[in-house]
Amino acid sequence: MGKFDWADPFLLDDQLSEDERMIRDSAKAYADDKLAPRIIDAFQHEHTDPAIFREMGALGLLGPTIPEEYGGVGASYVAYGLVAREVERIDSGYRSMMSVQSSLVMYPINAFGSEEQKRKYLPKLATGEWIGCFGLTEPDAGSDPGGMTTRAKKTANGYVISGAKTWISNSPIADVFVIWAKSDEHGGGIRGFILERGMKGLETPKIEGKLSLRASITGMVMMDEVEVGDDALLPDVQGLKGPFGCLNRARYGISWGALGAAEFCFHAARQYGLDRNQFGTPLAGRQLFQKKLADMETEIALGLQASLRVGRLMDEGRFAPEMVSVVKRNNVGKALDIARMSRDMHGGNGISGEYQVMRHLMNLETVNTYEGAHDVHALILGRAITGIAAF
Ligand code: TGC
Ligand code: FAD
Repeated sequence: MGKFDWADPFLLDDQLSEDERMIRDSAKAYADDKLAPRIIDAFQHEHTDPAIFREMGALGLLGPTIPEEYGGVGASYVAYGLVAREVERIDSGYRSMMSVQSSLVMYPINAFGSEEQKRKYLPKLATGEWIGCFGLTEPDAGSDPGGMTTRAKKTANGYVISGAKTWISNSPIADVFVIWAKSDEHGGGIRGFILERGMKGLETPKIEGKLSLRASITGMVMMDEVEVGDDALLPDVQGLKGPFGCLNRARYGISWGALGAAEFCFHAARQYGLDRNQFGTPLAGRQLFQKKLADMETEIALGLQASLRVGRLMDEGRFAPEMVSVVKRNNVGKALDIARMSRDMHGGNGISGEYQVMRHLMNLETVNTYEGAHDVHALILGRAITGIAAF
C-alpha cells in the first residue's frame, strides 16, 4: 500500500525526469527567495521591476524550451509548465512577464524568424537584457483577433505599420515588439513583424489603475506610420495560425501556472484553519471546512495530471490546440473558484494584502480572460465536438 501525501496526492514528482525536477527546484528557490519578499509591496504600489527579467534570464527561466545555440536551455514543455507553476505560486503577474517573453516573443522568433532574426534577438531575450511584448489585441478586436485593423503597407525596401494594440503585457518597458498586422502585400493576410523601441511613430502608454495583475505592467502600442525594413517581417508564417501557434504554448503554461496560484490559496486556507479557533476548536476540525479543502485538493490534483499529460504530448509533437483549451479553461476556472473559497475561509483577514489570497483572486480574474476567455475556450471545444462554429 502506498502512502498518501495531501500536498501531492498522485505523486506528481515521481512522474518527472531528473532534469525537470532540477529546473523546477531552481525556479522554486528563486520564487521563494527573490519574488515572494517583493510581491506584497509591488502589487500594492503597482510596481514592475524590470530587473526580474535579468534575474530569471540568469537562471535559464526565459525561453527554456529554445535550443541552446540561441540562448535557451532546450528544456521540455513539462519543465516550462513546472516553472510557470512555481512563479505563479507567488503571483500571476510575474508568470505573465515570464510567459510573454518565453512563449509569445521568443517562441515566434525561433519558430517563424530568419536565422538573422534568431541570432539578433533570442540570446538577449534569453538573458533578459531585452524585454519583449506581443501585440495581437486591439481596442475593437479582442476575442476576435481576425477583426484587427492594424495595417502594414509595402514600401520600396520595407513596410509602414499603423494601428493601435491594447492590453499589451510589458509594452511600456519593452525593447522588442512582436506585432501582428494585416499586410497589403500579402492580400490583407495577417503577418508578424518585429519592431524596436526608439522607432519613429511608436508609443507605448501605460494602462493605469488596474485592480488585477498590478505587479505586471500593461500598456498600449500606438503605431503611427512606423517604418521598418524588409528584415522586420517574420518570414515563415502567414495567417492567424502565427499568433495562435504562440498562444498554444502560452495557454498551456498558464494551465500549470494557475494551479500554482490555486495551491498557494489551498495551502493558506489549510494552515489558517489549523491555526484559528472558533467555538472552541480549530476551524479545520469542522466538516464544512474540510469539504472545501477536499474539493480544492481534488481539483488541483486532477488539473495537474491533465496539464502533465498535455505537456508530454506537446513534447512528443502530438498535442492538438483543443487539448490546450481543455486545460487552460478548466484549470484557470477552478483556480478562480479555489482562490475565492480560500478568501472566504480566511474570514475578514482574507481581504487583507498580508494574507495574499485576495491578490491571487484578483489576478486570476485577468488570467480567466486573457489568452482566450473562459467562454471562448468553451466555444473552441464546442466547435470540435459538434463541427459547428458558434463564435
Ligand atoms: P479560425 O477560423 O478558427 O482559424 C484561423 C486560422 O488559424 C488556425 N488556428 C490555429 N492554428 C494553431 N493553433 C491554434 N490554436 C489555432 N486556432 C486556429 C486555423 O487552422 C486557421 O488556419 P488557416 O490556415 O486555415 O487560415 O479563426 P477564428 O477567427 O474563427 O478564431 C476564433 C477563435 C475564437 C478560436 C480565436 O479567435 C481565439 O482564440 N480568440 C481568442 C483570442 C486570444 O486568445 N487572444 C489572446 C491575445 S494575447 C494575450 O492575451 C496575452 S496575455 C499574456 C500574459 O500576460 O500572460
Ligand atoms: P471581448 O472579446 O470583448 O469579450 C468580452 C466578453 O464577451 C468575454 O466574457 C468573452 O468570453 C465574451 N465573448 C466574446 N466573444 C464571444 C462569443 N462569440 N460568444 C459568447 N461570448 C463571447 N493581448 C495581447 O495581444 N497581448 C498581451 O500581452 C495581452 N496581455 C493582457 C494583459 C492583461 C492584464 C489583460 C487584461 C489582457 C491582456 N491581453 C493581451 C488582451 C486579452 O487577450 C483580451 O482581453 C482577451 O482576448 C479578451 O478580449 P476583450 O478584452 O476584447 O474581450
